[in-house]
Amino acid sequence: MISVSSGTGGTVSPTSISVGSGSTASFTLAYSTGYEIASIGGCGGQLSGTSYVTGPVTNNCTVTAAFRLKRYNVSANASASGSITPSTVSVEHGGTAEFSVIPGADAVLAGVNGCGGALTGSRYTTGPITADCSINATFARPELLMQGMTSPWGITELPDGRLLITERVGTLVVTNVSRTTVEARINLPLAIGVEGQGGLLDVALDPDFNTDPKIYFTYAETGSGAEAGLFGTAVARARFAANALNDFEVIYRQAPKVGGGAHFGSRVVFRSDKTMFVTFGDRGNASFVQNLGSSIGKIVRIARDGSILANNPVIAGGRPEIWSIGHRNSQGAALRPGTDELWLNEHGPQGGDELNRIVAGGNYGWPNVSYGCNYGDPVGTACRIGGGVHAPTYLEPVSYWVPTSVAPAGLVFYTGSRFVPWQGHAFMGALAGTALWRVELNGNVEAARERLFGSLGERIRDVHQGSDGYLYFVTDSGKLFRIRD
Ligand SMILES: [Ca+2]
Repeated sequence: MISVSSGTGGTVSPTSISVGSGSTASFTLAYSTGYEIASIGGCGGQLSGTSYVTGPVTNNCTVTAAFRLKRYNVSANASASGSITPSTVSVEHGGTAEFSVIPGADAVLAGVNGCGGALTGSRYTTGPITADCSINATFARPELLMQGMTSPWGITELPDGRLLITERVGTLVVTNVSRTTVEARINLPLAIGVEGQGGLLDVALDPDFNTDPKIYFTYAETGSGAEAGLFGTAVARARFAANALNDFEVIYRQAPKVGGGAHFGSRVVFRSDKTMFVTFGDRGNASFVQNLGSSIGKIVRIARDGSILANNPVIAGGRPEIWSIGHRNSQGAALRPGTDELWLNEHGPQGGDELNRIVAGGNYGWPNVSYGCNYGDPVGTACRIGGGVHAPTYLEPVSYWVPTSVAPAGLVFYTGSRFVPWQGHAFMGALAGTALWRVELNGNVEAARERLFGSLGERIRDVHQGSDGYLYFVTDSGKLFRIRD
């Protein structure tokens, strides 16, 4: 007689068997979910897979089996700017593990994922573990690459990795490939009005730069003749070769030119069809913004030679280049990844800064409505211009900042691989708000937003995603930072 003794977590069957002297017997093991064999022995047998076969039996004997919960390895990895501890935990089937997630100095946590977990404060707790798994914690910290520029305003990148950075005083910086020094500084022979907020502004590469190396600029243009002393944002392009710019052409001019140095916009964003959006501020003359005969307070879409397109949204009585209206001062604009949909941020007055999703022919309300208040009014909800709410007459912002303006500038949607938790999120600088803002979206709705790197105390003017997958930004104090993982 061979009998079986086994604990919980599995079965050995049959539970007893009679065999003739000198014969062997075979038993089959079965495991409860999450269990494995801990030990089995007796009757001179051997385990093979789920079969236990005894040796030749000459006496009564017992097969003894014990089962145990399986154990799994949960490993944790962190990017260099922070830590996650412990690095490995052994967990029984169905159990959970806890990890401590600590950003390094000046760093923030971009996100933690893996093993079905959730973050509470600095504790990351996994879901029930039923297999080996790993956790990734991604941190981000700013790294100062360069300083000493004069009011850098716009950033773009050459195909070889060098950055082009405009300086508002009218020069274009070409960095070295490692983005740590000024390789060249080029004076632009344009009628640049360095007045108030004006000067040389944005920079963008031609979509066909590799075969036709043109670079586009926006700037505050000084008027002449009847417009002497007045300014308007203009768009020019030039050919770039050997760290020099030639063949300048002014391809578009905001109209009319007006006095003062406020609210020039302006960002250039190329669409997949190689036409461009340009954002134009209200120039501190809000009365022009709802006037369809001007390009003040508008987004325009033009061909890259400046010519007017036939397929813009038809706004009755409006200039044919107009794409949308009712904008106060947009210093950040980008396409939503994978689309030709323009998103932009714009400055409100006292509060009321906006992140907007632009639809063709849309009216974004300025100066008739804003979540902000006129200068001099007490800050609060009662003084919101036009009551604040845009709908149904005007398009609501996706996000807005009250009661204090952050003064947004620069905008990118992150698509790189360095900060996987941030993919699809919008990043914008803030001037008065001295920070980088991260806006997480759920469809076209804000899911969360976060103020980052405020401890730098820097006015962030433009944000760029590098070809290396890192984020870069420039500050009014003349610095270039890279966000490292
Ligand atoms: Ca608005």
